[in-house]
Amino acid sequence: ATVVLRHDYTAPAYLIDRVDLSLDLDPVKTRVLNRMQLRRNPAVTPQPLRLDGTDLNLARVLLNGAGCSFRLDAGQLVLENLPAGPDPFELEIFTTCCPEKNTHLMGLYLSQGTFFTQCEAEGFRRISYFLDRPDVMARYRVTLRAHQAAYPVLLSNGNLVEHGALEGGRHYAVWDDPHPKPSYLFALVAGKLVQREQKIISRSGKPHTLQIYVRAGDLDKTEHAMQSLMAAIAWDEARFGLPLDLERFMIVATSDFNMGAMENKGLNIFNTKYVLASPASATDADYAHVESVVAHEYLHNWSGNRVTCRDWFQLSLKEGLTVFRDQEFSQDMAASASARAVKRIEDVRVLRSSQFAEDAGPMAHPVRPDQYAEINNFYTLTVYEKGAEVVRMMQTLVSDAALDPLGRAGFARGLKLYFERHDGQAVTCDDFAQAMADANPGSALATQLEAFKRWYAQAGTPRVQANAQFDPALGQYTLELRQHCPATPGQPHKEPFVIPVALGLLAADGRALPLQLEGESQATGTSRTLVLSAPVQRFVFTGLVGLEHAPIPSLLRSFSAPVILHTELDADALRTLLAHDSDAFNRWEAGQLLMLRQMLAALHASGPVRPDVLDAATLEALRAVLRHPELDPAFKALLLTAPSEAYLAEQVQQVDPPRIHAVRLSVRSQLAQALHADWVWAFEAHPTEGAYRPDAVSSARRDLTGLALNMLCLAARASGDAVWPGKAYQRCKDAAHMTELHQSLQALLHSGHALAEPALERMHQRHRHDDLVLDKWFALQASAPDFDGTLLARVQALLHHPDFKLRNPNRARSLIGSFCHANPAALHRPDGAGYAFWRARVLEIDAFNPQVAARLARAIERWQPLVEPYRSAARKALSDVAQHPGLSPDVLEIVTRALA
Ligand code: B3K
Ligand code: ZN
Repeated sequence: ATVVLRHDYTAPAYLIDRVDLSLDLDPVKTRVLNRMQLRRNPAVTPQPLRLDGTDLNLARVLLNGAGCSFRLDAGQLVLENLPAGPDPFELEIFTTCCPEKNTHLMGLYLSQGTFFTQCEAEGFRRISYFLDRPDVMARYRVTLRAHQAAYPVLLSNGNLVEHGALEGGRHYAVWDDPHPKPSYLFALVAGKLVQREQKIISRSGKPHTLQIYVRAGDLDKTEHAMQSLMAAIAWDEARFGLPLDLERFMIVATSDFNMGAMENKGLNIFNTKYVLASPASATDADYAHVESVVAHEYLHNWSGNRVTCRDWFQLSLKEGLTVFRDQEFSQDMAASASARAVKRIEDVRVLRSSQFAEDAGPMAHPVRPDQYAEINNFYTLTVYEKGAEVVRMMQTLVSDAALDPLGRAGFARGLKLYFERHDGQAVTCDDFAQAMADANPGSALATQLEAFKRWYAQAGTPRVQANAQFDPALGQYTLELRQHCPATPGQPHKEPFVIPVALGLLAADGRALPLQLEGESQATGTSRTLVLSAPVQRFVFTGLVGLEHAPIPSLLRSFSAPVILHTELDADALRTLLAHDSDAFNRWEAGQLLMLRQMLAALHASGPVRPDVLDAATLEALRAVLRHPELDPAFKALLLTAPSEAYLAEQVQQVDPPRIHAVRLSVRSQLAQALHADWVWAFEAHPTEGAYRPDAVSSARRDLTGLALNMLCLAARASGDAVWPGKAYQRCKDAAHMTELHQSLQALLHSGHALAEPALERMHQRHRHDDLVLDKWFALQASAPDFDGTLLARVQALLHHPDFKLRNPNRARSLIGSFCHANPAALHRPDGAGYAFWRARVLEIDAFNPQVAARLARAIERWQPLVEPYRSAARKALSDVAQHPGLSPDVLEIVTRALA
């Protein structure tokens, strides 16, 4: 496969000013007439025009209205004899394509009889020949023609300027988009859809029409998405002064979609999973996802669409920034300080269990990658989530201790300058960082910008080691911070990173101590940010007189940098942080560390996993959290959830997935039994009855009740008690909403109770007409603990279930993806049958949808640290796939890197 290198970037030789696109939509043969106005790019030496195209049937090419010579070369349409000089010329290209046969779901395809498009990253070339690259921005006018009865709704980007009837039962619509855009933001939709409409007046007094299009019958599930959209619009204007620049903003939902959603200008296309929500069909987590994905795509309207990427290596320019923006939006929506902390903890959990794993494995790549074979493989956690952390660190590094301690004002200034400078342009990550620095001269970011930008260039997760010394006589606390980043593929040696370390110091009794660095005239508050930029740095805190014990450092508050922190804190210190830290994140982290250390000890011990992994002091500390009179119930639930199996696997050199599972199960059982009365209390003290509302306060209560029920059913597994499983089953039957049903069923499945079977049966009966609930039904089974080694057989049987549809990405992911990505102890079987299953599914799916297959292929990329017999068997499965003839470039790139 050909590899694209970041350093090979050259500006386009031609520019496209206008595109006039006419599509006669037909499932079997769609005719596309593309009339473009082009001109030579005066900045580039004259050369032939090479237009990208994939799977197109070319019928005609006209240059300024007359026939011309052209050739096809490796898929590209090449025109050599174009008029010299700067004058614009017109090309007319007539092609056809077959949407019905499009199973990749890239370009123009059909989903349940409706036409949809997906163009990012390189799908537009499946619709017409084009300069399909993000730095070519054109104004589009689009005419859609189709049968009126079959396709009553015709949508594209921008404003509807004309529509009407045609002969033969056909009709047409003309859309004009006033904003120049790259081809990846083009979209059309044509089919039978209904819509919810909302008129709004923006802050500046302008009217806008918001519309959400769905299939008939789904309209009652669009209210939450509409509320989320309105909230996102108001938020971007209030926090960053960025208004909606369109008269009409549309969201359309489809159940056949390769990813979550797509930010096409004015016409976002969404996976139904991130639009539709009703109490009966969606869980709290689903509601939260709808809110954040609707916001994410909307926020792209500025960060991505008004200013886009020069090339795909800069993807994090729009994705990291927009994830940061949607995270901030969700935090601001959460309102209370504790709900904000809960959101931050959830985001960090994803980052640490999944992105850190990516950064430690064969797919490790910088936030701004240097090369790719298939760009779709680089829509990764590193580009998105680590990219968001890089943006977050910039906010921290432009902060001003006195005036703007969080850096929000400085960051908003930087964003304003970025949009002023680059509106309408396709730019790079350097341009973004430069605007941030220029808007904040004198800030830590501005003074260390070049070194800071190593976060874009160097892969891998840096390790920070903290050591401290306390001199009680002098009242001096010396903190030494050391950083080191392990080698990653192609990057054996790393330069030091610029790492903001937010911290506080606590006295042994939990009091927050005033912070004064050597050389400062007075203490400034009890929390501040140090900047670690050398391999080793010492920070001396003074004025700490009268302390009997050394202060306890609370480091990396709110997870101020995406690093792995090692401290020498003992269990007493961790319990003090757990009980008293003013930083909620570190309070949670202290609880996680207490559990983690003992879990690692159990993992490394020889012999069977012991039932008493946690010591009494830890159990008491956790009990105190659970019973705490003031803490947020969602925070309690996060704190009392043991580190995940994926996170544990990252902490060890030798990974034994079933043993990791056994250790975690042992801890869960121990917590369930030792805190039994407390769980009963938690369950009863947080009633969840009454009408469902997705707000943070009531969902927090449900989080804790759900965990309590889970624990009580697990305790019943040991005691043989029938009451709690019975209650869980009853809740499955009478569930007032999906969160309750989902949690109760999970409690039964995760305790291996026989009542899970009839509960599953009922769920299927009741919800078999709802695709999104069926997805959950498959996912619940595929991710359940494999108590007796029969789960693989069950998953295999479910492949033949009448409701299983391999070609539907959501359904394939719900069964196969859940099993392979979310159930390590069931996938990694000593007999290798899990890998055989993985291999067969990857090959099967790759034959029709390489993107979905490539994602699945990543499930065993981290075979290297596995213990035997897993290691050899996983490698064998990977090389079997790699040797398969006719593999897509997508899957080939993943397995090749995994085996390298
Ligand atoms: N920009 C799209 C992702 C496109 C993925 C292409 N393989 C959705 C998003 O990040 O908002
Ligand atoms: Zn995005």
